[in-house]
Amino acid sequence: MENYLQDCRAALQESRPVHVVLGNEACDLDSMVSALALAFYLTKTSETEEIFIPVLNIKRSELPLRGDNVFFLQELQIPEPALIFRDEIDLCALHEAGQLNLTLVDHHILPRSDAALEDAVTEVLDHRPIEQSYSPACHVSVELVGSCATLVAERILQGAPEILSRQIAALLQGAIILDCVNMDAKIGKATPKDSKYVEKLEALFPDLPKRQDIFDSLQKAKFDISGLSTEQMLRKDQKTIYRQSTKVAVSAIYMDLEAFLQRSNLLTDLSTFCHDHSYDALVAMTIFFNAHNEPVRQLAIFCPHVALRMTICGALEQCTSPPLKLTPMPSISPNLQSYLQGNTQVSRKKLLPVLQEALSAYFDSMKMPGGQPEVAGMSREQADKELDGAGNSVMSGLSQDEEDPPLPPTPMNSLVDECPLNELPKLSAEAIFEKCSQISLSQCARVSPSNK
Ligand SMILES: *[C@@H]1O[C@H](CO)[C@@H](O)[C@H](O)[C@H]1NC(C)=O
Ligand SMILES: [Mn+2]
Repeated sequence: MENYLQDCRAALQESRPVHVVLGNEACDLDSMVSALALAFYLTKTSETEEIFIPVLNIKRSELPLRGDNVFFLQELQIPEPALIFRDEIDLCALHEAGQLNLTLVDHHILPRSDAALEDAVTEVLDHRPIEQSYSPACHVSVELVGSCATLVAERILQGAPEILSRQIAALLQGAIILDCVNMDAKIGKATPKDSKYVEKLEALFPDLPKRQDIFDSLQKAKFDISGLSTEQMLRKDQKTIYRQSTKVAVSAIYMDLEAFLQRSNLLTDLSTFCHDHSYDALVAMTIFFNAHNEPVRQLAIFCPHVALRMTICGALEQCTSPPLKLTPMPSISPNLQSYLQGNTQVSRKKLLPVLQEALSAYFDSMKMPGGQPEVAGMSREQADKELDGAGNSVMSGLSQDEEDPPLPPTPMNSLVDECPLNELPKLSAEAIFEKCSQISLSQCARVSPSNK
């Protein structure tokens, strides 16, 4: 795989025609593995000189936020520097120069920002529901299985099983097991085809890791935030709400708030985070499981503007639908208020409308005579859009496959997403935790980050 990836890099230097295999913008493990394995297979079996290049559809700097991907690459000895990320290849320029063919894996809708690439798409391989009447010019294979990696495994095992190395088999096995929740029939993500191909891979390579082991390691790595900077922790699972020029980041963090607040340089990091991304306030909800496997939620509100902070805290304290049952926690700074959230049923998702309302109230009060707010300039608005796009892709990175309800209907005869991405319902890591705890709280304790 490493030599192959080096050939890919060399091909990019030579500005020869390339065929890019592109995963989705979340760049979850399934997308990464599907792109790597399919591109490798296509290159090895191509009858022409065509080179197929796997591209991870995120910036290189975003990779550390995907702990499961980082862990798996290390485990299988695929060096990160060898990979090609979306910010390292100019797909539009290649396409304009007539040098690009594109295969989409693990998604079938291009974001609007990639609309220009639509004509370059020659094939789609996905495992998500698609409109019945959908009929683009290119070849589309969509099958509703638990993991796109299953479809790649099938393609390889039917087409050229001899190219399958242990490393590629392990990549596919891990992605399938993670997406299919360890092939657990009760959870119901695995289809018979997913099971069939995991079994085939394991039969071919009997020394592949045990399913439970690989599942536990990947889950743990996915939620392990210990190696992240404070900024990365805040961005890993973040949403943004705003009302005109006032913008609030709402982050979910999977650790004990007391430990989070003890991080070195925390207050400086929070200020820098807000400053760099033009947030007026930050609301962090921490979630973890205590020694009795009970979920604990805490809230921290960081905001140097007194009036805005008081508005947000007031709205949270007084909220009755749902009541949050907040108990103030010791303060580490006048700019930061924290609480234990007695009502653990209230997820961040349920908190968002409450915060949105608080923001509107704050904004309306500013509009009172004599209190005209500063009107947001154009450049600020544009910056907002860019940042929110980025925030969304980070946030969805954990679990894009878990979308519930499913994606809106695909626009007919087009691979381009016509609806704003940020209106799509996305399931966050937090929601996985919640789903998990509904199934079995004790099972979930195993996947929750340890709180040492
Ligand atoms: C794209 O694929 C078509 C069909 O296989 C081929 O004829 C064409 O040369 C390819 N273009 C590039 C830029 O690789
Ligand atoms: Mn997938």
